[in-house]
Amino acid sequence: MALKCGIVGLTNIGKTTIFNCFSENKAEVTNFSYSTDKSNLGTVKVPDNRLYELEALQPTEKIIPTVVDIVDVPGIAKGAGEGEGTGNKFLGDIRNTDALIHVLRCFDDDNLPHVEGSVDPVRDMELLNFELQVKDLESIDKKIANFEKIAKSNDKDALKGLEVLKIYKEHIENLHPAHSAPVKDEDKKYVKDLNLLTIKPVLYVCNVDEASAVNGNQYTEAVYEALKDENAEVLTIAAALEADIAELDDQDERNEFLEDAGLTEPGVDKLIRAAFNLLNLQTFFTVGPKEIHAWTLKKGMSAPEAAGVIHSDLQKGFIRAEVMHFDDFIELGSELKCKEAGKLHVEGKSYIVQDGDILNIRFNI
Ligand SMILES: Nc1nc2c(ncn2[C@@H]2O[C@H](COP(=O)(O)OP(=O)(O)OP(=O)(O)O)[C@@H](O)[C@H]2O)c(=O)[nH]1
Ligand SMILES: [Mg+2]
Repeated sequence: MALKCGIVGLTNIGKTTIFNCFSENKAEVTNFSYSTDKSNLGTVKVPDNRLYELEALQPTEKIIPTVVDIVDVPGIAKGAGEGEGTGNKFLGDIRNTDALIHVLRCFDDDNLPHVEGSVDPVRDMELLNFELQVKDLESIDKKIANFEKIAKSNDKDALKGLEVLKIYKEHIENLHPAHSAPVKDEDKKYVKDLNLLTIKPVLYVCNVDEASAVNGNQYTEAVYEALKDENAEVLTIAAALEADIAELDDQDERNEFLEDAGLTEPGVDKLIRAAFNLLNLQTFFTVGPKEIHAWTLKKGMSAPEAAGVIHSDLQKGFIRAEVMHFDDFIELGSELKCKEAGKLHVEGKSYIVQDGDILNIRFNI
């Protein structure tokens, strides 16, 4: 299930620095503006402590975490949406993602000039969102022109499509993202093929200096204030510090660094989990002496679909799923104890898998 999350923002604000904290293929970090001309792609393990809690009860040969694909997109520049600037071609890379991590510079550094002349994360956020909106309006206008031709013959569907597209157009012209447009779910099909940039779910990341890692600063406050009506998730990360920590090979040393900064876990771990969530994904487990395996599932998927994530044969020959929830398994300590306590459920084809389910698929082919 190749779902991708894109890291976006203006140039020189720490996107690649963040990407390198969790990606094993390191990309170049420089303090030149627009230093890169291609996106970096990495497959990132989703940190999940539940795997180790399971291992404590069920010793195993290997642990396989679930993964998510992250794309580090080079800085987008003013004018990109209208085809100007270096960033324009990267809008295509953004289009190919399923959700966005929008990074904002919330740190001062006299040695690192800001492309817009000053540090102002709210302006930066609006600037980038504006470029995405300009591009979306272009797509919507084209489709409106198309539908107008068809609607001349009083085609009902084209008339309805026009009505919906005009709602999106007005909403975006008022500087709002397409994802918050007042459109019914069943009417969203009219823009589906456009793959709009501002229809993707967004997570904002405030990149702060080390001293602001725990409590933020005046810049992060401004971001929270600007987003208070948006129902958007915001995380604070000290990317330069996180990069230093990620460099350390020794786990004890890492923990010491984290503790000094007042953190209980790396901010980038939180970020990856948040990205996973943003993509509308969740995790189920298979547990045994050979491996403990975390698998990725779209929220709302059924037991046979989950079986299909493991192997298509398991979906084709699906009979039933034996399901324990992670919490019950940890509390009771074994499959047998779960069974005795009535916490091992036998589920059929219509069962909707929940995050943290431990599945044993019975199948026959
Ligand atoms: N002081 C400070 N510098 C940082 C921080 N994060 C990144 N930098 C520095 O900012 C510069 C640019 O970082 P990158 O991660 O390459 O920035 P980018 O957003 O990927 O830039 P583009 O790829 O050009 O869009 C580097 O010199 C980093 O060391 C931070 O949290 N604090
Ligand atoms: Mg970069």
